[in-house]
Amino acid sequence: MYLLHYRVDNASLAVRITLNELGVPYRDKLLNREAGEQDSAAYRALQPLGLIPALETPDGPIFETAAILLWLADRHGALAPTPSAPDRAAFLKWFFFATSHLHPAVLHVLYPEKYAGSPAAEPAFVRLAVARANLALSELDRVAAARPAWLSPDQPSILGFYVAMLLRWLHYSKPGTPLQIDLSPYRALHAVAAGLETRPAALKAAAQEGLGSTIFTNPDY
Ligand SMILES: N[C@@H](CCC(=O)N[C@@H](CS)C(=O)NCC(=O)O)C(=O)O
Repeated sequence: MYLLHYRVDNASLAVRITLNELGVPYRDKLLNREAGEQDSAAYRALQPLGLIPALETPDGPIFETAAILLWLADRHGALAPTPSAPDRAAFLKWFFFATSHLHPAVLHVLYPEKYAGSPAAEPAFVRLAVARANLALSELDRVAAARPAWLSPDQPSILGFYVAMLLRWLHYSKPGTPLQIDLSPYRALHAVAAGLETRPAALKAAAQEGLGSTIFTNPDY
């Protein structure tokens, strides 16, 4: 039995969808930020920086979204090429690319106040983050256009769910401000998101977190 520590619409969403898709039993525990639960000694013992998500497993707690997703895929032999599969190398390369380049760039675009260092530094910081996010999206879109099984609208994969969740977040902008990134050029990634959001696992996660039915392509904030 796994225990997912989550907050609604945080990176725990990709883990939840993956758990649903695998059909494995799990419980979840909502972290109450207002009560400071992320900073509690108990949670810091699971995730030293107090970030979401963390997954408790029979092998001990795991943190870092990508590590959790890959561990689940390997443990259950689904949603990613297996270690001996010929396409494992290509998959791993782009999975790590998404987690190293796209995920942080998206966080920097959306939450510059957390990362830029000072309000004065924010405009330049956001410009750079937008450029980094667009570069990563262009590369991943090129990869998705070739429709590999591990980044496809028709076949669920941990990379597909991870990237689709990041696309979801890019539909968010602070009230009264425009979207920072125009997603329309990334047609292959849009197709992946559109295909995967119709899967029962994604719809179930959407219902569990109250996120509406088009969670990746037309999120309702
Ligand atoms: N690299 C980490 C990033 C985790 C992360 O930044 N999580 C966000 C939520 S999506 C968080 O916990 N934010 C709360 C905060 O920054 O205090 C991962 O992939 O697990």
